[in-house]
Amino acid sequence: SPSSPKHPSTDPEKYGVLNVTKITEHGKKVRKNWTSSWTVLQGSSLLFPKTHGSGAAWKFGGNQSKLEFTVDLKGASVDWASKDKSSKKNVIELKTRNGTELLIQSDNEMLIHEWHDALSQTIGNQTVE
Ligand code: I3S
Repeated sequence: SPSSPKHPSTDPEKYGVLNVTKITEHGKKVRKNWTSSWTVLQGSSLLFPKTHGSGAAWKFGGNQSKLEFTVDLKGASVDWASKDKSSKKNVIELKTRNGTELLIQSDNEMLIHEWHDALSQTIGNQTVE
């Protein structure tokens, strides 16, 4: 039908610019490096595409962006970060099954709540094998 999406399996659920840092990698603490990054929620993955210039996130998958890193949300957990994790407000803590911990932040409270809801929903909908 004319109203159905052209690429239902590849259209992102959500995308936008968020502040992101890893705090743990493979269970080991790593130094924080807060970066403003395009963030794409697509299926059960959270993608941080490396874009060439601004505003290219919707071309993700095409030649306008190069994959920077992907977080597998299967078996991950999401929660609001406790105060000891960051002095910033509106911080989401995301823990993956392979021992990566990320902090995701925005000063925009409404936006960060939308991301919290979207991530929780994605993770909640997972079937862990
Ligand atoms: O958890 P930390 O170590 O207090 O995190 C802060 C540091 O990473 C700091 O960088 P350097 O210590 O490398 O200069 C950052 O500038 C801060 O943003 C980090 O803390 P917040 O509370 O913003 O997550």
